[in-house]
Amino acid sequence: MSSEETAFLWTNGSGLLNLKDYLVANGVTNLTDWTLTSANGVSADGRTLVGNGINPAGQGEGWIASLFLPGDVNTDGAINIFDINVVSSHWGETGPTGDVNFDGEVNIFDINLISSNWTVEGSSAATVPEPSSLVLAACGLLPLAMMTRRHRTVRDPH
Ligand SMILES: [Ca+2]
Ligand SMILES: [Ca+2]
Repeated sequence: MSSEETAFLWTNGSGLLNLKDYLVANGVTNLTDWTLTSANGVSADGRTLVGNGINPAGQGEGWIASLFLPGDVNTDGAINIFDINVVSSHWGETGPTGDVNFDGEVNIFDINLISSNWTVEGSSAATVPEPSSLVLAACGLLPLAMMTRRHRTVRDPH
């Protein structure tokens, strides 16, 4: 294994990404001693990637990586309001930080992806706001603000 091969991953938004970096950023562990030489396929939802690599024992081996936490922007192992916060603080930027779906823009679609993968954690579940209502609230802001209060015409009681 003399040649240092590195697999890259093409994404619409962020272009060429180092596959290993991408996987690590998406919560894949135990990659330290692996050399990923190629990525051969990705599932339709983008969560499962397969390819070839060299395992820690120095032998060629196929690998499957499951990105079970797309949306975990801050990589703390949970998908929650803190990830929404990261997305909002990078709103309108091109990523990669906050660009959950890697389409090159940090916007509502990334919020949507986060909400659809929302993690409900045991005891704190009660205090975590529902993602759907969060998004609804965000979407509802504009129309609400544009709604002007109608003046009531006071009729002269004659
Ligand atoms: Ca997180
Ligand atoms: Ca995006």
